[in-house]
This record gives sequence, structure tokens and C-alpha cells, in this order.
Amino acid sequence: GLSRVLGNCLHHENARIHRSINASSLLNRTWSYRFHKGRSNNISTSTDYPEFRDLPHIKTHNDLYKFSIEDPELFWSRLARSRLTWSKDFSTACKSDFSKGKFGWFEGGVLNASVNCIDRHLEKRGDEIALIWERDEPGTHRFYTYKKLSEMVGKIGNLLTNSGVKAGDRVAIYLPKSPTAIATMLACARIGAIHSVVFAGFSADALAGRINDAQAETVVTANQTIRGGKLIELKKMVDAAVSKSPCVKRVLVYYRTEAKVPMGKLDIDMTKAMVQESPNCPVVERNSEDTLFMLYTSGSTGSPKGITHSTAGYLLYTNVTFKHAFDYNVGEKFGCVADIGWITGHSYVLYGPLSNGGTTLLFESTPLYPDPGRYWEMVERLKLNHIYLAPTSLRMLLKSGDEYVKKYDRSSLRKLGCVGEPLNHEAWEWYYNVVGERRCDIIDTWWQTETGGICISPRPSEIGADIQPGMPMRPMPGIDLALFDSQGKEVKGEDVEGALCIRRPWPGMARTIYRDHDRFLKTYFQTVPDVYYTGDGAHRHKEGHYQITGRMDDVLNVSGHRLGTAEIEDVMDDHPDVAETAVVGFPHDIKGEGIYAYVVLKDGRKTKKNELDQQLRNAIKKKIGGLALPEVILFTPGLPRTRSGKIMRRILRKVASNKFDELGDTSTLSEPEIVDFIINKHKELL
Ligand code: 6R9
Repeated sequence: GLSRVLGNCLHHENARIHRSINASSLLNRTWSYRFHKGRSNNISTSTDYPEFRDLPHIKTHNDLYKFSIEDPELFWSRLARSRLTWSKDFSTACKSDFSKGKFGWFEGGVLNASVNCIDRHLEKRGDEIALIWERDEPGTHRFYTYKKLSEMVGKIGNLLTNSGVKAGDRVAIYLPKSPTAIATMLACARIGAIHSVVFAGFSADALAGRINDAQAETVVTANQTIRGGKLIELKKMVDAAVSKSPCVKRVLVYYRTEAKVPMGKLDIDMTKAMVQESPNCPVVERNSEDTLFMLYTSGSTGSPKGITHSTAGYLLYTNVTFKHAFDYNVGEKFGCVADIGWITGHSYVLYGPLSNGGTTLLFESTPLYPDPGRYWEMVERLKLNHIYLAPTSLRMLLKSGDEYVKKYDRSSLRKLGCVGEPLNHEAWEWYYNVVGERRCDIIDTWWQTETGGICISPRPSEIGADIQPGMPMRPMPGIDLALFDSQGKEVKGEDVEGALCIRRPWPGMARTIYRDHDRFLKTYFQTVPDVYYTGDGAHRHKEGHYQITGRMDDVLNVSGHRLGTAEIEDVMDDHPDVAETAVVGFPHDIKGEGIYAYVVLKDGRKTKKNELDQQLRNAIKKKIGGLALPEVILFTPGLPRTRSGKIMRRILRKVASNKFDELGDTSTLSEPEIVDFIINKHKELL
């Protein structure tokens, strides 16, 4: 059983590790210089971690890290009691059973996430700014104080309750990045409903799939949205989705623009209805382990999975990592530009910043609108102290030239963060030298939808020491990293690589895949027993610094967005003229990874290839969304296979990456001539 699973998975995975490392031409692992040399390695327990002030042996970052691993019970329970507000104290910090994929944190405790993100700040910080809404229309930002946000949350909470939403119900949110979206998420938390935010760039079909999987009776959307000056008919998409989702009983419609849209019998004009509601909404208390939210993400096989997060553990983990990864001080303006449809938006636009009483940015626009200076003009106008973005946007912006940056005053910036994909050499340099004027720390953070919050990051607040370009470097406190080889054996020492795993539970980890615990167990806890298996490969450098080498499974990372190759293949396979398909990733200058589709057509079809190309693209756009469109669709009479019939994806990736001399031994293929055909066709397309 297990050894077979291990053998199969890891053999394949290990091949991917090496592939990712070789293919990462964007990465330069041999950086020799360092920054901030000579600063103190001491942490100040009195300011950074007052919870451990009485423990004299904790003087440095390393001491704290060691302590967090040796005594996680004490480490996490002290933080939980001091950083969160409870209505009932918990009894145990952590219960875990890796073999069942069961984890429980702070059991016995009772709390509410909206109280932790809003109510408890009202007395001291009620008139301070909670949200800065940077609207799509340049120069038209709006401020929302904690008081104002509290009123919105109360009104929406009451509206939801009065419409029939109860604790434990799922609420699908398909909204532009706006105060209404944040308030709706918090209103769900307040009444104990589970929010399931769907990125507004996903198609109606993708939305319907997620609504149905979650059995959501309630959808919250907007009449329209604007992105980069373009209107998007959001409500129309929801109408199309709802027609395929019989479980939906009500649709709340927020008016983002003045435009009237047809309202059906399920629809409620949220903007109007809120006027009638009281701003005081009773709190529904939650147990620590009650689900706070679910969020769909792509896996290597099957349909997207509804990752669920707990109330207490998730909230504590985002609270603590937000403060310490970014060295955030209350009063500073934190600018995470990610959409709320992704985990980054959940953890570092909403829950991390607001649970800390911080000021957080909602960026509704795009980095190129109205021109590539948008971020930096916004930094100057709003005096942002932190910016947190995806490497793909840096790669795009640096091509537009330095003048778009230098034109604006960036002296308010203190820390420059990034997430989602490896930060390549060129982008790191540009971020550090041009954007940050060699003054700001670059904070490359590694984590996943499933980890809830940042797991690997340079942690400048705690060490104030060296930052090594091109890698997230150090595990956060409580995160016990280990590498494993293809035999499932731990890889020890330095300058080694392997499958990145986490050996110990942490509060922010996902608890299950909605209605599919078996898949949860299989995906994350069975490839290597007794650890959490991330699906990423990593290289451990000297001094234990980690560099991520990329996914080892069939998950693509396109502009920081996770996409399963199987999802895209499924859509194309449905076309009546298509016999079979294989989708792979290849290195892309700006997107990090591009999508490359190999398509085998059925005999006797009538449609022309260029029409088919267009039909397949339309189908992908309809079923998933524009973000899943391939760069290349290559029609081929067959796919390279082993004699036992397995598609040799390795070869398809090499061809897509122009690495014709790295194909390895092709003599074991059932039809080696297919490879020549594919190479020639690929060269024609270039
Ligand atoms: C937060 C988020 C997770 C995948 C992850 C990895 C990649 C994220 C990274 C990184 C290199 C970093 N990834 N951060 N790769 N360096 N700093 O992105 O979650 O959308 O679930 O994606 O993204 O491959 O496994 P998610």
C-alpha cells in the first residue's frame, strides 16, 4: 500500500524537482552578496514578543524559533491568549493526528472573528482608518474608519440574518475588491456563516461549480465592476451561474456603479436594503474549530478543492505572521494589492491587518491603469508604508522603465513584500534598487492557500539581519520544515534539495477539503507519513536557508495564479473533435509560467484547425476564465508515451521550453517519431 504510493508519487515528484530547478532559468542561486550586514540578531521580547518577556533564554531570533519548536504548546497558547480576544478560554493548544489528517487548535475556546477584527478596536481606534479603498478610477480613493466598517458589517450581518442565513451556511461572494466585500466577509464571520469568495475573474460556469460544491444558498455580487477602466457585467455572470445552481435561494446585489441591471425574484438590492438595517448586529459565538471560511484552489487532479480554515487557529496565525513577517506597527498603512478572491487577500488584506487594528488597502485596479506608474503614484498619494505584491507584476513593470517609478515619492515605503511565485534575480534587483532605493527590506514570503499564512520569510523584524536575495529563507516560528527524497527518506544537511514538507502542525493549517476529507488526507498526508506535504520542491542552502524550486505536481503557477493542468485538459477534452490533450507549463518572462496545450484531434473531423483553436479558447474562457487561456495550442497526431501508455509530460515540457537537447532517452517511447513531429511543429509556431 503505502510504499507503493510513496514509490510512485515520489519517483515522479523527484523528476519534477530536478525539472523545476533546471527550468528555473529565471532564478540565480549563486548570489554572493548580502545586505544589512552587521545588524543585531537580537529580538526584543518586550516589544516584539512581550508574551515571552519572562523567559531569559530567548534573546535572539534563533532562540525564539527553537523555543517555538521545542515547546509549541506554550508558544502558541501564550500568543493565542494575548493576541486574540476570547469569550471563553480554551483548554488545550493542539491536538493532532497526522494519520487521519485531523487537527484541532485551542479546543474549548469560544470567540468571534469579527469581534477580533473590529469591535475590540472601536474604543481606541474607532476613528482611525481601517480601510483605504483605492478605486479603479485613478485618484478617487475613499477612507473607511473602524466605526464606519463596524456599521457596514452590522447592517450586512442583519440583512443576511433577516434573509434567512444561519450559522454554518455557506455564502458565495463574487464581488470586486471593495469595502462591501470586506464587510460581507466579516458579516458572515459575525453571524457564523462560512464565506466562500470566488475571484470575480472566474467565469459563470466556474462560479456555478463552486456554488454547487459548497451548496451555497446565498450569493453576494455587484451590478457591475470596473477594472482598468473597463466595465464587467458581474450580475449577468451571476444570473448565468444561478441558472445552473438550483441550491441558490437569494442573490444580494451591491450597486458598484449607477447602471440599472435586471432584478429577478431571487435578487435583493443590497445597497438599498442596507439603509433599513440596524448597524448593531448580535454576535454569534464560534468554537475555535468552527469553519471560518472556505476557498477553492486548484489541485493536480480533479475539480478545484474547497479548502476550509478554522476560526481560532487561522485568525491567530494570520495575526501573528502579519505582525512579524512585515514588522507591522499599528498606524502604518499596509498595501497588499492581491484580490480578495485569493488566499493572500483573505490573510493579508483582511484578517491579518484588521485583527491587528491596522490600516489596510483595497486596490481595485490594475498595475497598468492608467499607466505603469499606478502603484507608485498611489504610494505617494496615500503614503503607504508597506507594499505586498506578486513578482509577475514587477516583471511586467520593470519592462516599462524606471521613470514611472522615479516620478513619484516613495519615501513612505519601509518594507517591500512579495508572494505567489519565485522572485527572480532581475525583479529582486529592480524592487530593491529602483522601487525601494536600497532602503527597504525585500520580504519574499512562501506559503499556500492550505497553510493559511506565511510559513517561510526572511523575518526582518525579528532578526534585523541579512536578507539573501531570491529566496524566502527562514521558517516562521512554529514551522518545522523538512525535505524528503523520492524514497520518502528525509534529506538532511545543507546544500540539498527535496520535497518540502512541514513536520509539525501549526494553527493556520487547513482543516479539510469541503465534503472530501479523503482527498485532503491523500493529497497532503499520505505521500510522506506524519508530515504535511506541500507539493513544492525546495533547496536548503547554507545556514538552513530555503529556496523554493517550484511545484512538483501538475499545478501551474501563471502570474501567481494556481491552475491545475487537469482542469484545462478537461475543458478541451469535452470538445467533440478532440481525442486527447496534455497541458504543461513553460518558463514565461512575465507570467513566470505560461500554459502550453498539446491537442490530438479525432479522425474525420470537419472543422478547420484555426477555428478549432478559437473554439477551444472560447470553451476555456467560458468554463474557467480568461486567466486559464494557453499561450500556445499545438495540434499533433499523437502524444509521446511510454510502452505502458503513460504520457511523457517531461518531454512535452522540454519541448515547450525549447530544451530540445534535454529530452533524455526517448528510445523507450512507443512512437519516438512523435517527438520529432512535435519539435518541428513547435519551431514553426515560434
Ligand atoms: C499564497 C499563495 C501556492 C503556491 C505554492 C508555490 C507558490 C507561493 C511563493 C511561491 C516561490 C514564493 N509560491 N509563494 N513560490 N516563492 N515566495 O500564493 O497561495 O495561490 O495557494 O499558491 O504558490 O508553488 O505552492 P496559492
